[in-house]
Amino acid sequence: MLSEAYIGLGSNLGDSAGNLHAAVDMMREFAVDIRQSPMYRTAPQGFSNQPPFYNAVCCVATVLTPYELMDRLLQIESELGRHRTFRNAPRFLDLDILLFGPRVLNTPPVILPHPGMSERLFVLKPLADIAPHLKHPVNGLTIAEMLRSLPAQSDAIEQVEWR
Ligand code: PH2
Ligand code: MG
Ligand code: MG
Repeated sequence: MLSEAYIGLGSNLGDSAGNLHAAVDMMREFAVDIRQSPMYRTAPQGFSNQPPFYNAVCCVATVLTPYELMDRLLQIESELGRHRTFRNAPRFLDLDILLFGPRVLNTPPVILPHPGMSERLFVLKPLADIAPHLKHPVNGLTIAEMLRSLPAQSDAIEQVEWR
């Protein structure tokens, strides 16, 4: 059975746009019907003293379980050069499962929906581009509604070309 998963992509080291592109290509090994959001350059949220991020979201259909999908995403992260240092450190590539169908799971490291997504412009903006009417399975709001409820941060995000 195919499940629909939304994956957040981020990078702020090396060729960030290239890393996001390469990551999507590598997902084709275990996912079909991949839809990509526009790519954005975004101001770092949280730990702010680091380079700007490139962020995007993609929607995939996969036969994998959330745990298997997470393993495959971690493999892609390490193949594309991520070394884990400290939490929220600059990274070549970060791939987070945001939503996995309507699944709600609290089995770390797999926590669904992704606990940070509600506050994150760099997630909600690209997600709203491809799935504005999708409902968050816990709070019942659509992605467009969640995006509208964020404080205005007009200078924090700028669309760039996929390349
Ligand atoms: N990821 C984080 C912390 N802060 N800020 C932006 N703009 N983009 C990210 O992907 C990001 C972040 C932790 O994963
Ligand atoms: Mg992350
Ligand atoms: Mg991550």
